[in-house]
Amino acid sequence: MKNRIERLEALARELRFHIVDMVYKAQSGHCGGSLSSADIVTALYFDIMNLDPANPRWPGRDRFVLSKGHACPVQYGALAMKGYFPIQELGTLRRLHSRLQGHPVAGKLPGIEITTGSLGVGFCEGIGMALDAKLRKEAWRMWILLGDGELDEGSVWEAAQAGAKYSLDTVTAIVDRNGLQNDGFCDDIMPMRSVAEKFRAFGWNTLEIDGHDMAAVVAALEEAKKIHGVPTCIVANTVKGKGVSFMENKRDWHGKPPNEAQYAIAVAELKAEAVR
Ligand SMILES: Cc1ncc(C[n+]2csc(CCOP(=O)(O)OP(=O)(O)O)c2C)c(N)n1
Ligand SMILES: [Mg+2]
Repeated sequence: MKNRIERLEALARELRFHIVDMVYKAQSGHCGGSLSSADIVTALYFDIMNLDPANPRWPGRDRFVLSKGHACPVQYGALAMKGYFPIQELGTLRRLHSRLQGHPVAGKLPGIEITTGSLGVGFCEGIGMALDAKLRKEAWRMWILLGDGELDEGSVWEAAQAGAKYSLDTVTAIVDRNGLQNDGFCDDIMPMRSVAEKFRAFGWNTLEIDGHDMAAVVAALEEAKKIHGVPTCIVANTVKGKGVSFMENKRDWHGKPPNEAQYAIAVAELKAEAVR
């Protein structure tokens, strides 16, 4: 278990570097919500999900939906590290005609299941896809990553009710509970109170973890696989901008690229972290 967790921690550090590097090169994009979810996405891609990068459309694959589509640097980085496309292509983020658009586009890049970016949409589509799979008696699992600001979308709660009604136990929703959204702190904009209690009231199994504790992340994702009859929501308490000191818990770093001096500091911090 120790080796397994240490390997994932090292991969998450590498992923954080790619996030900052691609947003710096693009001079556009979302660092904060990508960095907060880097540990969760690493655990999913490198340990939990049943995938074959050489055969991205294999029907039996697990599906991952980045419902908070603006955080696509975290998914693009993981896909490249997994071998879905060359690492160098990360340098084309947000360029005209690039396969790496500012929000994920299905059919453009291998590994992207659904076009997302309009908050709430990915979760609804993910629930619909899982219902379709259940009706067809397919066994693959659906993993959906949502932001906590995204939960302000009413459609999320309609889909949550449907997930419980249809007993979609192949679905795991992970809420990146970083406490911030585009315009400020979630508690100021629309207080959500307990996300876990809300999902529980909607009929879901719920777990709450520290989203930067890799052992806890892996344990929760494993636990979700064992639950029968109801979908699971994992509330992952995280820090927006995690890993780069000046980005941490700062509203400013939701969707802003680092300049040259900031990039140098960020890379130095991420490298120092890698040595530790
Ligand atoms: C329907 C919709 N409304 C508004 C936006 C603009 N927007 C982009 S990101 C964001 C905040 C999202 O916050 P959160 O879900 O908490 O993401 P994270 O903190 O993980 O970056 C908003 C309002 C959008 N993408 N979609
Ligand atoms: Mg947030």
